[in-house]
Amino acid sequence: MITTTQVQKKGNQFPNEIVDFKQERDRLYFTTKNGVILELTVLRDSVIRFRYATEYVFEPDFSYAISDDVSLGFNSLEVEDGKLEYLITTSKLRIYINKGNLKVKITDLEGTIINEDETGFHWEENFDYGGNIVKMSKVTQSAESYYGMGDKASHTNLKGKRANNWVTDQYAFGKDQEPLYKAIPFYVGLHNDLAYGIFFDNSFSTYFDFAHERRNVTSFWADGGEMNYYFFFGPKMSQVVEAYTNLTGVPELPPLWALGFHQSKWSYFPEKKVKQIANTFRKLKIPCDAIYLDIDYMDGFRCFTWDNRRFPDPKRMVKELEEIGFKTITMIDPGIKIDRDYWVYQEAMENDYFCKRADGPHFKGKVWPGECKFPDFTNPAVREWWADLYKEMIADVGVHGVWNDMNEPAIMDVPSKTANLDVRHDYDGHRCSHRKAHNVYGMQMVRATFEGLKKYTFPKRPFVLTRAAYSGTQRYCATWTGDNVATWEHLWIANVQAQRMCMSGYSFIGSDIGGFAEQPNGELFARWIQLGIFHPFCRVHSSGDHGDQEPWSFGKEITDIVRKFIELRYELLPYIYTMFYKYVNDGLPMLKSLVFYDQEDSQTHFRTDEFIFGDQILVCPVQEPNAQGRRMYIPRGKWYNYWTDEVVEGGDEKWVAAGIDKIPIFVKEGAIVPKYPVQQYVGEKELTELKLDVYYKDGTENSMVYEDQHEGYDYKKGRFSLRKFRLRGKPKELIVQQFKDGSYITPYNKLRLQFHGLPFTIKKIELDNEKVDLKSVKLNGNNNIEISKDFTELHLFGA
Ligand code: MIG
Repeated sequence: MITTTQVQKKGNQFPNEIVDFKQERDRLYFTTKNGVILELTVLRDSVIRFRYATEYVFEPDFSYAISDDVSLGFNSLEVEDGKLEYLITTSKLRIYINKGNLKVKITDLEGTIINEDETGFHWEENFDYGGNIVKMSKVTQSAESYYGMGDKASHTNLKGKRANNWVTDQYAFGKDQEPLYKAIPFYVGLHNDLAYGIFFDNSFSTYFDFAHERRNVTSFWADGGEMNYYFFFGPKMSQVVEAYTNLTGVPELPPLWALGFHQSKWSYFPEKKVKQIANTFRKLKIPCDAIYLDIDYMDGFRCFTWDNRRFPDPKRMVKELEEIGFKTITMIDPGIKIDRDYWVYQEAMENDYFCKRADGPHFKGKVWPGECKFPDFTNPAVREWWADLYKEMIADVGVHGVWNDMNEPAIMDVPSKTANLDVRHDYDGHRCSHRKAHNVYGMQMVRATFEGLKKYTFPKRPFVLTRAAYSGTQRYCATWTGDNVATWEHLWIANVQAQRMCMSGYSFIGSDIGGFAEQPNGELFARWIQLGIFHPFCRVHSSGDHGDQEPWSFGKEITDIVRKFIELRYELLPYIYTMFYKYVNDGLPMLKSLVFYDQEDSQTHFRTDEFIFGDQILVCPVQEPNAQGRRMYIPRGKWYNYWTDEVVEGGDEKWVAAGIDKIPIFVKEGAIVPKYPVQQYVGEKELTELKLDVYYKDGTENSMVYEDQHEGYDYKKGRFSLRKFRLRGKPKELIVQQFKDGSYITPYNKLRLQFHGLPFTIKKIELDNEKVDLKSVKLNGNNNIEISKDFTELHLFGA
């Protein structure tokens, strides 16, 4: 008799010599004597897909991660049949496939090794479930660093770490704890100033070892499925992240209000309390665009219902909140209460939409409503049904956005915290168990939510937020980092997680500002707000089982500081919106870790705290109590201290003053930073001017501002306004050129330029080569001018 242990002892198996090669246009197939096939696909000159089959058979080719809009096409592809290896050459890469063992080596055209197999592909048969545990090991190059991997709460540089991707409700997680809420099996490697990326597109539990077990080996493996990975070559990190983001997709532009400040708590109820919170924002003049209803708005936690005692007339309430500038966001969970009198339950039962166990009974799990069943969101018919459930809430009640929580799915009172592994899923017709569907379950739920909101919010833009995610989920929604804690360490974690998510193609990210579990003191709350306004998604949320966590909950001094920073967020909205535009159009992360910003400077490779907000603003949170400032690394180049306009030369660590009412912020010299006036909410005021903070540079720098209606889809028909600025400074001159694109006419007709660091007194101004009267541009002091005509060239002359 063969026992489990004996079979598993069969251990690792390895490909042997290549006995067959064939090419079908962009696809190359290498078959070994022992039945391994490597399918190599050239997607772009620097994007290559590697897939391995054992016993000659590939799985059906299907992935939830890949975007429909992926760019394909390459300039050249040549294959040479050498003595010891096949050599594949594109216009960017050389790929060597060893004829004896199928090992892969990739170099650039100069011959520098970018990435090479150590053992390469190998596998172990899985006796319990069938199929293989698929494995890959790579050589760690000298001084190689690793970045990316989604929401990991560890040092930005993953060298020496291990990671596991298995989406998990990890309440009050800690630093380095694994696994967390997201599964984004993508990393960026950097060595010899060459960056590359690997995306292991496998939805089973995946594992990565970045030179942890063995110093010179980096490996990744999965509990099942195929060894199926994409390789992206830079050499710049921006090119790698752009290529990964292009492959897995980007979201649409959000409505501008979604980039404002959001206030949440578990839970605001009844209606009176919600109104009171909203009114307090207005009374205290603290800008805010959205208020959240957590699970307690529902009738006994039944999704798509309202507790009529707490919220007797939700439609009226949503409208009244809207009148004072608040959008209402409601929570929807995946678990559907087992209740024969509940229409959602009935519909799902009638249509056979709930997940089943291996032998046929429904999967049941306990969550907030008690025993629940769970729709199989990997079934397209279920997604369509789910999307339509939003009709009443969105089209009729008028709710503006939805957050999907617990979509890992999270299950209470079971050690695994989630569904049983034998639960069956449709997986869009590729039926499988929860082992394979688990990591995409939440993604498919929020995808259905997005479809529903898009349909019923139209012609406006939807806003959706998710907790669980797999690669590609960024196409549908924003996300938050889950149940963090009100500690200084978690402020550090939030910063790292946001940067890491941005590096992993998922820029619309934020943390629960102030911490979800436990109570922050005023100082921690203020410091967290100072960081949070620089995160793409900016929301205060807390568990509510302790004291209040509103901007005014910590006394007047803190309230004033918090207001000042939320106001700064609102001033920066056109800058943030432009960041989003670049993310959507170029796949560029909204936050850039310093290594991303300047990979050639090896001092950036192990920095964690500092990051670039957009392209031109350097931010570094204060992460300790009682600080009057901190040491931080300023990247190379010249930077203006935002608070003092003092110019500092980067390339060094410096001590930067930042008492409780400041966070270190620096603006890159030459930058033109667009600002709107402070509003209490987006659209409160008709915009009458765009302020441009112009930071003088002896040299050239480009900046841009993207605007549109901030709502709706007219921008897709060309109704946007893109202003590209080129600043050229000389010791006694400054020229700002403006190039405009798009047919949207901005509502303001005034540009107010505020010059910083001008080394001369303005003696003469020319607009489009015509001299203007200094008084007519209202020279206010020396450095502030107003222009009410759209110019292509502004020329300042100094004395
Ligand atoms: O079991 O809905 O992460 O943001 O407030 C807790 C209640 C369920 C977890 C979410 C949190 C939310 C809470 N939820």
